[in-house]
Amino acid sequence: MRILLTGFNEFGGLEYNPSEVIVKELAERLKFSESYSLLVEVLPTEFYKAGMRIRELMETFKPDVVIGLGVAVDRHFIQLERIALNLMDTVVPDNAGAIYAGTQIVPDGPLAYLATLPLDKMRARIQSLGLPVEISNHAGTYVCNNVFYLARHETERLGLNIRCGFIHIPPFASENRTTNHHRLGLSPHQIIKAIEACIDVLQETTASENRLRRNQSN
Ligand code: PCA
Repeated sequence: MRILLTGFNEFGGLEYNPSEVIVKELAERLKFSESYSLLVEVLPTEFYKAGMRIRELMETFKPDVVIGLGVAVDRHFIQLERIALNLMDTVVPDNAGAIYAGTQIVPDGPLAYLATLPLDKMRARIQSLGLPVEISNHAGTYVCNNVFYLARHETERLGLNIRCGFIHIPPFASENRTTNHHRLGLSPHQIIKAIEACIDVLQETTASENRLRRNQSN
């Protein structure tokens, strides 16, 4: 199984982006895995560049699974995103200074795409670790949603039968100690466990689908 896992660099006054820390740590932890090959990349928090790059990576790496990670600073749960919207709408400029108001990502593209990750199974597995997780119906209208939408658009455009989705993570708990929100957030270790659990679920799902396919063709 070939997995493309992306994070983002810092934006909007954040000192660092937890998603960057998490994907780099996962690249280290999983680099010797025999079951899958993992490609990790930190995308710029820029609508245009991140959108170009995710498509390039999909074309060259040919992943079976695409998981985008980004931080949602006001959320307390790991959020498995269900829907990518064909919309850029923000008052906060991206790192290139771009602002969009009610603009379509792909003119004439579908209004929305559903994630093709096994969200229910992933949620159940993360819950079984005692970590806060939910399925979210809204990935926002900023750069994360943009990458999620374009990755899904690419799978449709190329007719790829792959798993593709997006996960928002909360800020690190330690980061919040300086604010009034000291009870919010998760530790890097907890987030890593949750993402590893998602990868395990994907691997099991793919293995059982392959078994089914083999049985059907026999
Ligand atoms: N979060 C932002 C963009 C980069 C990131 O980590 C978002 O939710 O769109």
